[in-house]
Amino acid sequence: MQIGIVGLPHCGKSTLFQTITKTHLDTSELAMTEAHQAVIKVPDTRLDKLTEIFQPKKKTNAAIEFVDMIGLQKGDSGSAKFTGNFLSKVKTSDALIQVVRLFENELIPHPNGSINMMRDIETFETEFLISDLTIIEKRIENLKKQILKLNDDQLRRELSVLEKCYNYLHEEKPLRYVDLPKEEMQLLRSYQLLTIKPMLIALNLNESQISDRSFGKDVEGYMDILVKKKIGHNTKAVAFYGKIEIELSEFSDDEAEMFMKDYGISESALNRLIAEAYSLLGLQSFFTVGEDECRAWTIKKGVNAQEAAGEIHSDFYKKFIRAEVVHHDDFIKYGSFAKAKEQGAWRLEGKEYIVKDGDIIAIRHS
Ligand SMILES: Nc1nc2c(ncn2[C@@H]2O[C@H](COP(=O)(O)OP(=O)(O)O)[C@@H](O)[C@H]2O)c(=O)[nH]1
Ligand SMILES: [Mg+2]
Repeated sequence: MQIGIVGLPHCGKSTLFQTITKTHLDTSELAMTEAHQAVIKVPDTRLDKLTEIFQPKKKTNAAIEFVDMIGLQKGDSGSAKFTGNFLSKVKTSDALIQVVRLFENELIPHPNGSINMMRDIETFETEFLISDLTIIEKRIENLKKQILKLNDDQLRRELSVLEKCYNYLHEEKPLRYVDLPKEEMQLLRSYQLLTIKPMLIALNLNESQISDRSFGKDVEGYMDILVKKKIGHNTKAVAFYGKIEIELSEFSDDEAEMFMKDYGISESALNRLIAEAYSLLGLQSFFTVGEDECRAWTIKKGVNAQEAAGEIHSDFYKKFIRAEVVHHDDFIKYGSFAKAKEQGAWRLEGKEYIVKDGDIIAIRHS
């Protein structure tokens, strides 16, 4: 899974990227022309627990790739404009994090001259809408010509889906707000549209006014505005203090915990971002355990046991017989597979079993 970090210049994209990927970019890299990417391990206390118990040779966390996107340029007209390089990178992301600047910093002026959350969000959305409209318009034109020649039903279906999307975009509705049926989503996939991607809005708060436990209050105010403006489906928001997160990432775990307590921050931005990204994308984890390896796997919600087996190995999909399943919480509660079995918490499930977040699974195969 890949998540692209986007936003206006100097909003804190690279700052967020550095804190979540724990990489250090030097100043020459910050003025970069290339996107940075890094794979991070998804922190998971459940996996940590299992690793303590099984003492495996190897522990493997689920992984997400983050990309620090660049290439948004301010045009002479004052509007934002995307470069081709930026667009091609963004198109491959599964979801986007849009960083919105709320911090003041006189040394680094905001590109639009002032702090204004809704204006910045809308600037970005507009560019995305225009980019999608351009792609769809072109395709509609081509399809109409083809249909005249071929009179093909499949093409006609595609045309009707695209016309529907065109109308939404024309009403300035991002496509992620619209609940499109699975087949239509499938059909649209090849266009790599931007407004269809789940979006996490990451508010980079102003730390200069931070006081004891002010984090919660700051966030509430902004969230209220976002809710009133009706940010729609497949859109969520989180808030963080870019400056403080950078400092936190240099602390030891104990120091960081004390520091966060002082400001009423209950969890690091990384953990909250990942949790929100998972829920936006409809993702969840299951575990495999043993002496060799304890591992977290990422799957979509609603995936069945056979599909989950295929995630581990394609052979497991084909040769699937049964899945041994016990939920992580039950395993911890009873302390062993044997005890869990006694209590009826350990089960043999068929291929149609819908895997739950936190299931520990062993695949029986032929
Ligand atoms: N005061 C303050 N400065 C920040 C914050 N986040 C980023 N900056 C600074 O703003 C500048 C631009 O940040 P950067 O992450 O490079 O923005 P990008 O252009 O979106 O990648 C850098 O000098 C950062 O140190 C923040 O939360 N507070
Ligand atoms: Mg940057």
